Amino acid sequence: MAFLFNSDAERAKVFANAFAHALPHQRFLTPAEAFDPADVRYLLTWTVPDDIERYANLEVLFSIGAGVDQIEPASLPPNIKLVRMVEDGIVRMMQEYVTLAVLALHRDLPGYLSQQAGGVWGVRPVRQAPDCQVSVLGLGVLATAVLDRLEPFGFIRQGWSRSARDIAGVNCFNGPEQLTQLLAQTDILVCLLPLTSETRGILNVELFSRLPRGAGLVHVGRGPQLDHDALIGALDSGQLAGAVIDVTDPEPLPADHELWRHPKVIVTPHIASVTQPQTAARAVIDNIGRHEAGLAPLGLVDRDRGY
Ligand code: NDP
Ligand code: OXD
Repeated sequence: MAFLFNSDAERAKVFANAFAHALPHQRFLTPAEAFDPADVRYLLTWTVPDDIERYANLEVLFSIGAGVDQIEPASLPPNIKLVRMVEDGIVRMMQEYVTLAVLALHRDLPGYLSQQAGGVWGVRPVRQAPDCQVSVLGLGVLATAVLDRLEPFGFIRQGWSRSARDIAGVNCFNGPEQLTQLLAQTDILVCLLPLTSETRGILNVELFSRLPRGAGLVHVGRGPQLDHDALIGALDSGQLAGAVIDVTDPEPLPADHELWRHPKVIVTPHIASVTQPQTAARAVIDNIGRHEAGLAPLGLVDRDRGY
């Protein structure tokens, strides 16, 4: 039985090397080789292959990314475990990016960049960190790591999840009823939610109106969670003071899209966090070990919940 690596050639080299050391008896395949799909027990991929029904003995599909919204649930037979990527490299990069973005909004970097473009030397007001409420939508692997990394700055840290959570030093909210309460006490909102039918379009006119005037937005979840027109309206009216946007719909963001040139927006091309081959190979190898020992892999997706 074999492991099929369906991603780029550069990462394949790193994975092949890690597998040769850690799982020497595991056949390691890439799509460039001739193989019988019925031999594949594990598949690492971004999307489900069109001929998935030929993979008759597939047990686990590993997503190359932390998100699994690109995988159409109906396209994957229910007996196959779907596992999202949980690995140290992704976590570290997300911690860096969100810290960068929160600090950029906290210290009004978009405002200073606009001033720089106009040659304006001017001091802008700043709220002290212990008076600044940073709220993360999502309290999963990435969000909790981000909140942890923000701790030394002294922000008031808060988060929102579906189920009730208890995290030391973080004000935790859950469920639709408590979202309004959280938003009312948020200065910088970070979206780190998976894309599901419940979170699609969640960053909309109504949500922005529930934030205090002048709040900031960091969006690192998925593009379809954000209503672009609502964002631009909220920025233009002053309801939002600034935004750092890493994910858009569509991607790439069209070159003529208003967001690229909006003076209160910093756009990056979905690079907040990227699967790192060394650490990802380790995580997948560990998960194969867990699966073969009869344990649930880390990052096992609940197909009903969608994440
Ligand atoms: P997890 O599955 O670990 O966490 C998801 C969190 O979202 C959980 O806390 C969950 O609540 C919460 N959640 C889900 N649905 C709802 C809802 N309807 N209402 C309230 N809370 C909800 O995911 P990760 O932290 O690993 O990743 C999060 C997302 O980040 C990914 O799905 C992906 O879209 C995005 N991402 C973006 C990257 C980028 O470069 N921009 C890179 C990597 C990931 P509960 O705890 O109750 O289950
Ligand atoms: C991911 C991503 O889901 O890169 O890993 O967005």
